[in-house]
Amino acid sequence: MSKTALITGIAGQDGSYLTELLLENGYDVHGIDRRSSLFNRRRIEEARENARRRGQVFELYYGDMSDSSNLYRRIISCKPTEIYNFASQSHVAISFEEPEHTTDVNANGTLRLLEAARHFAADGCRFYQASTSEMFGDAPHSPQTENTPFHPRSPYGVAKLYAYWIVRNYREHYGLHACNGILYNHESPRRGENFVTRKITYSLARIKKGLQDTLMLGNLDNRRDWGFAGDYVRAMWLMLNQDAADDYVIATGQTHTVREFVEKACETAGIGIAWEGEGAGEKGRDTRTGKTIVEVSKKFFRPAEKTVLCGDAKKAREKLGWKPEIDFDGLVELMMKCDLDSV
Ligand code: G4F
Repeated sequence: MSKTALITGIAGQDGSYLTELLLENGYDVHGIDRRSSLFNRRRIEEARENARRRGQVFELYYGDMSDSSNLYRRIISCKPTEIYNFASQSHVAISFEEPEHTTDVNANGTLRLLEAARHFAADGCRFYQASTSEMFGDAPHSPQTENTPFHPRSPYGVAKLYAYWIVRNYREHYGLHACNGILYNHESPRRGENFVTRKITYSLARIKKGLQDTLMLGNLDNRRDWGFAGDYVRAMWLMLNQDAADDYVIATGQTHTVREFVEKACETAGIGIAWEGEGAGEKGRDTRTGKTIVEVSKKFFRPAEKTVLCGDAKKAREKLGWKPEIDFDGLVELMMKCDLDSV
């Protein structure tokens, strides 16, 4: 039977990597993308061109997670065998500015899509939900597993937790093959520029080329478990290709600070950096020019994080045979080199 995937949020980082993986594996791909005043499909342009040359089905539609009738029509028209739900207001800090919108898209939007899938998708259709380590928040321990109690600390995390539970309920109540991928931070050269990793590599590339003076950051000592998005979409696909639906933590199991990310990115860009001062007064100077290139700003500070978000992906390793191919150094080098080439 031919496989047909429907991807919400297809024009984002994960949507673009998953599209490439699915097209390589012979899928028909249909994607839903939110209209915005700026055209925002650059991440999927190459995949679209490749699909066109190979004669593969790759269709894009405008749609929104707040519009049930749009989701219904889309599922009726393309009859997917797999649905990947990536559409989300995905910025944690912005969810405090837009709590209702975040809840509508991330929580109710998932419910709307599940209802549409339950009624109109192909028989046996499989469903992937982009769940997140932010559901753990102030978890009681680190590293976290699939059994760690949740304690989200943002409107984003709370909305994603609703989505996680409604997906589990549709699996348990209706027998839908629906999986939650509990993904830790995953990055790439296609990451949005307001997430810290890409902000660092993009700004340092501009500083190196004389287009920008300083990079403003928040807490330099916050830690994250950062992996490569291309590795993580492979895990999603493996989840939907198991006989039984289940939930999986996807992570590297290693954490690094924002400061370490800056240092590794500087090393890759050939910039020497020396730190001076403390807290909000801390600065990073270019050791060659003496200029301040990194400053700490209260504007980007978030409340102190009590628990380190670090994932234990043992279940995914054992049941899916998944492991990440690109480590922290490789990830920073990849992102930094791409930004140096493209800026
Ligand atoms: O890059 P971030 O904004 O990612 P965050 O908040 O961890 O969330 C990302 O990963 C989650 C897990 O997969 C997803 F659910 C979520 O959708 C998103 O993709 O921030 C990472 C860390 C934080 O501790 C933040 O406080 O970097 C710290 N940080 C320090 N300075 C900064 C900055 N974050 C941003 N965005 N900008 C800064 O200037």
